[in-house]
Amino acid sequence: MSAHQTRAGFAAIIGAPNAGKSTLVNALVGEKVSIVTHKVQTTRFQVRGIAMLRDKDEAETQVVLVDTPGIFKASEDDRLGRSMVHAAWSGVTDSDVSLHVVDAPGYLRVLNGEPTAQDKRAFKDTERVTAGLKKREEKNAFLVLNKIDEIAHDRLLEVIASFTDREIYREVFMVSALNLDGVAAMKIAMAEAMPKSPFLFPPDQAADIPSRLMAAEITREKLFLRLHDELPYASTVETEKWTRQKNGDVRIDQIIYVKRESQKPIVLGKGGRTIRDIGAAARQDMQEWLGCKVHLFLFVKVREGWVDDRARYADSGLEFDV
Ligand SMILES: Nc1nc2c(ncn2[C@@H]2O[C@H](COP(=O)(O)OP(=O)(O)OP(=O)(O)O)[C@@H](O)[C@H]2O)c(=O)[nH]1
Ligand SMILES: [Mg+2]
Repeated sequence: MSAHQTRAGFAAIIGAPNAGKSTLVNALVGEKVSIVTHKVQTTRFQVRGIAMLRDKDEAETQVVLVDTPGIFKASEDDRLGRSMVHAAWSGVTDSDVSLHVVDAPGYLRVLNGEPTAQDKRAFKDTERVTAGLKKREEKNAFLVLNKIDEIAHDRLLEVIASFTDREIYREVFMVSALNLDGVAAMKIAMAEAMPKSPFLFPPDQAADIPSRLMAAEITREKLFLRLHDELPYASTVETEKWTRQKNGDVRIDQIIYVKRESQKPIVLGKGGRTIRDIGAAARQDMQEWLGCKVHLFLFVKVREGWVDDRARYADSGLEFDV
């Protein structure tokens, strides 16, 4: 077998909401392919980022990172939530390796009896992931303790201790997806876990997400950052039109769907201020991403049942009937 033979495969990134999965995917890819916010349930469907890594013999390795929505207990009447969790687990089924990302500081606060409400939820969801991996008899699972920049290193041992004896994880990594601490070691282990294979995508491609969907995600990120309470969860964004103008500029028309009439004025804001801010922030990211001038037009529409509307799921590859 040639020493230059390449490796390629899939790595699913799973974990409780807000563990830092998307941040880690972006860190591994080296550019932003998946949106990140401080709020739970930011990622709604599988987003594939592509990282070019090297195994320990320096063989070129292409890892297709499958970012997934956080795993949580979705209630019976929460169709979107059930679809999201389904998408997350199907990422695991199709992958060569699964990275279970855990918010280590939050987990430690639970162990120490001083958790926030969000820590408690994340702890339960982390248990759900561990149980799910066990049930699926997942052989190639890595435990990734994230956010170590926020924790004293000796305290990490307590977190690790509570995961050992479970005989689920092949290896444990301690990383900060934010400052890249520990990420290099993880890259080598991931590369080693990939089968010998030709590349699955062109080596210079960073993401496998249609441009119209990526543009919608950028706007949804700004919406999550700017709006509060239930509003981010009551809304979705779709790219309606994408036009390349004669002078090379791009015009993008998008619709923000909300569930109720009363939510529309909140998204618009006083004198249209909120939507202007969202649009300005989104446009700036789109310009950086596309490397050209972008004219972004946002419209807000009320569509009461968008969460139960089959058409709203098709673009993002989410399954409706789960
Ligand atoms: N301090 C610190 N914060 C981090 C780190 N990684 C992620 N975060 C923060 O954690 C929050 C959640 O990050 P995301 O990457 O959106 O988390 P996620 O797991 O993809 O969340 P969902 O998509 O909602 O499931 C953001 O505010 C990130 O900036 C880290 O290594 N250290
Ligand atoms: Mg995410």
